[in-house]
Amino acid sequence: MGGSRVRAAVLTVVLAVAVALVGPQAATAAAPAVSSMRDVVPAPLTVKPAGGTTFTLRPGTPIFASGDARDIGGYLAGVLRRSTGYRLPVVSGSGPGISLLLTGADPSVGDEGYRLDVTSKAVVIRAQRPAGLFAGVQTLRQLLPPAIESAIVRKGPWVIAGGQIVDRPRLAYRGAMLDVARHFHPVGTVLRYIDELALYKINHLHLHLTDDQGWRIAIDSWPRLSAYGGSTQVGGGAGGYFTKADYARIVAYAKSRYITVVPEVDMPGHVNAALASYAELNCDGKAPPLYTGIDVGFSSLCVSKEITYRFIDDVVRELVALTPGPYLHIGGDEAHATKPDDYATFMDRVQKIVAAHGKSALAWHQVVNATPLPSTVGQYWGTTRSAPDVAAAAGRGTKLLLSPANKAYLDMKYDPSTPLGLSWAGYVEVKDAYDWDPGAYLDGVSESSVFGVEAPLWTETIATLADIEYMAFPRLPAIAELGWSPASAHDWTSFRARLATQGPRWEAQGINFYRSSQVFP
Ligand code: NGO
Repeated sequence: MGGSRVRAAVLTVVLAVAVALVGPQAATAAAPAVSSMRDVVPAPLTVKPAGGTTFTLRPGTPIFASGDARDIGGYLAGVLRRSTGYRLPVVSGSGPGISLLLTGADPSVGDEGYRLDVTSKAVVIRAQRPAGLFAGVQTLRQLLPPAIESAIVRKGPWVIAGGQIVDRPRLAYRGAMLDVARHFHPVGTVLRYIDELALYKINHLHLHLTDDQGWRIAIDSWPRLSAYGGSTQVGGGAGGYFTKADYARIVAYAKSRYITVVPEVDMPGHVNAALASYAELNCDGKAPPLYTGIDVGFSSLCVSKEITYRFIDDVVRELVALTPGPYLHIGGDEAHATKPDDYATFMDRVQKIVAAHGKSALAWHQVVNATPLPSTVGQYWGTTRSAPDVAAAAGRGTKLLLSPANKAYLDMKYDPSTPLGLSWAGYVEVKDAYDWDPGAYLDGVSESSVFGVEAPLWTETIATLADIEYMAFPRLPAIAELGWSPASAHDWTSFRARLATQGPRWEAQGINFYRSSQVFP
């Protein structure tokens, strides 16, 4: 009884809010649920709702998109047709409907920003570059009712609240990392994750392609790496690897979602799969067995052998040919089986190999123990705000990508009862993931040294797509917001309320998210 009274009270409030939002006319005719412009994740730079104005999607609503906007128009139509069942023709020209324009945006929105105007007649997204239009399209999805994300046709009406959003990212690099080495994750899983990253304006996918337990990318000049080195995984399962065609498909799909793939080959440690595949890569010439446990720090390439660098040059050359983006990740973490001097010698030489092939190196932050090239970006994965060596390198010009493990690691358990994940960096609830400022996180490192943020998902315990989703949602959107939204928008109470409105969207998409009591009480 008490419950029904509460429900009645909640209903009254919801109706009152609906009236306030959509105006009295719409409210008398069975008020459609209108998503608020203020609920977008990541929070846009500026939001100006136009109270009372709404735009309604109809079966014949045209999507105007030409030239470089055409593909994005097709993508938007694809998303909207699934759930509305509407025709939504993608056409050239202009008029009442949805317009995607590469003209008329203020230059201040930059390459990835956009302006979105919703009136009763039209939805217009303007950007300087296609990436900005794509970001605007992600915002538009969130302005529609959650059922818009359904894979099957649902009943409308499909109403969008009127107003204006002007938006652009805070940081250039907003990334997610997926470890396909500890457990192999097939192409379909990676493509789905790419679509999920795109929802939150993530623009880089870092693939951790090699580790002790598996080598997951075909290298023609060293075929046993994948054929043998990819033949198992943590726990002893069958493993697997990406052929070059598989990998090219991932890269192309990511590109269509304005996401750049950053491949990682971890060196000089985390290389047991390579050492097991080729005896000549070992200092003693003997190949160790394949490894299916979860220890770290026990393997090393042989720094003193020339064949090591021929091997790396071949791998880098073949990977570069598959990599349109500027970065190649060379690992460099937990090289406990490599002597410190050897580590520096090795990392310096490998950075030069990457540069010789025309790319910049990304590396875990231990690269500061070598001599980072000016183009090398260090990825901070420590658990403290004080990291003097890293801050000193930043002072000398090294740019940093921030993935503090006790904040940004998606493989940490939420709390002691989380069935998946690790806890070496602590438990990371949604609020922990959100409550830090990348621009002012590391002592002595200013925002100008911060290249971006990345949420890594290591997969020692993560075997399936459902596992990936459970760990990524809702923390991935938290890290995405830190990278995209202005520092002035940072507010847990607001974020948590906006995040809660994403839940029904994840349900509509079948995303297996963690129902954190911090967000969904
Ligand atoms: C560490 C380690 C990885 C583990 C991960 C698990 C880095 C950069 N190296 O992070 O090998 O998989 O923790 O959380």
